[in-house]
Amino acid sequence: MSVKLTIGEKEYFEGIGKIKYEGPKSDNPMAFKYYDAAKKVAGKTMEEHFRFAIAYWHTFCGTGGDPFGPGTKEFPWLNNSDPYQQAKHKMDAAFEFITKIGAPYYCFHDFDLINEGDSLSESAKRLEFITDYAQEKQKASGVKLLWGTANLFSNPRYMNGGATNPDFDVVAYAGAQVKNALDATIKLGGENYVFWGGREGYMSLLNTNMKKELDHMARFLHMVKDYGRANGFKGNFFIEPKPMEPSKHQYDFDAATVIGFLREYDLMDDFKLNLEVNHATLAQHTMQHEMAVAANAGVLGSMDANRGDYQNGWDTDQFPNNPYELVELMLVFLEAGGLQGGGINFDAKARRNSTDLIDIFYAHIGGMDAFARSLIVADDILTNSNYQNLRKARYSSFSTMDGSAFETGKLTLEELAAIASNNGELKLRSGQQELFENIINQYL
Ligand code: XUL
Ligand code: CO
Repeated sequence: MSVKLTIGEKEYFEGIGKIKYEGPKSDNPMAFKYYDAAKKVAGKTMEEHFRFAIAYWHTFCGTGGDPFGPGTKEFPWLNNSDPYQQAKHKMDAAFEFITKIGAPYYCFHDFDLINEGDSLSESAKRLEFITDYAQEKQKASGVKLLWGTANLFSNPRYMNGGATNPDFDVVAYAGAQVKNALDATIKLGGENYVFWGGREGYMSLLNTNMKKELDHMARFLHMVKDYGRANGFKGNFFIEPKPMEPSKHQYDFDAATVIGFLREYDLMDDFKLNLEVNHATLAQHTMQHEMAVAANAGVLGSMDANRGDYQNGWDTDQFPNNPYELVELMLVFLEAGGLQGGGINFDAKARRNSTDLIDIFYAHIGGMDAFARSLIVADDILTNSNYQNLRKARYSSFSTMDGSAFETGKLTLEELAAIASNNGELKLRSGQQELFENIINQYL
């Protein structure tokens, strides 16, 4: 099911063909060393495990601007003042890149595809135009839409939030925008729809009624879900947790918080999580922690792949490149049976000073290879090492009569106390953390 190379009127990445798998011995920087789409690992092809997606916003829109200076990257597809023409050129460049790198999916915010208009109706017209074109591009290439979303954080009208804005008229505007973005997602056969609430939160609790805002967010999500289901959307709705940035405090803080919210407001049947590595670290967690929390609740839906920087406390969205850390992720990924409905979206950007178009290729080749290598190692660990047995052995006392009576709720606290009295003082049992850690290096 690999994608067919498509090039628009103009070739933007000239001299670059389809990126091929050449194996770990290859010196070719423009080839995969580990990502072999058709290779089977743990019963599925790599393509099926990962369902890699390209993030439209970072890869085709973001030119590297930061709070200290403007963009640095010359994206030739943006050189057009007519928003309709510009959007078409950008989409040509996008599908050329996506098919050359060989990713089966892409993801977008509504106004990544085409610039927002100056009225709701003009924006809707623009979206209609560009999604007609996207339908053609998807058909020609076989590339699919992993998820769509609405940008409810850039326009100044959302400075106090979208669904959680204290002004009802802004909430209504957000509703119209999400309706259009969900319609676009449905039209393009999108498999999922994402909510990331960058401004769904607060800057100061002094002027905020948190309970009211959370009730409003739940009401809004129910409305979107009901509308989607009534209009034939069968995919998942995902919430993407992040603790802060741009808001001081975001309501979708981390996986545990979101799961509590979904349970409280009766949304667990339709919503799962889209977890992002750098968001996990901002919440003072590891990504594998977030994945395990989601998997335990049956809502490990999708992943935004990137990494932060250990010296910085913000969302740097760098490409993943650390095999040791990724093996830790892939262990949880494989043990959870993979993602439910989602895929691995590179919500990552080449650095501001990586200004050549070819850098976009290096970045994605590196990210895909890092995941592929880690998947192979994690599978090797799970099939050939003592890892699972060692972990199981730590809990073996729960397989004894008393331990299993405890697990199944057959012991009272008095009985538990009596067992302790009979045992007397206990011998320490090592957690053997270093032994576990060494297994990863041994298999890398
Ligand atoms: C921001 C972020 C978003 C979401 C989609 O930190 O991750 O790009 O993935 O809105
Ligand atoms: Co993201």
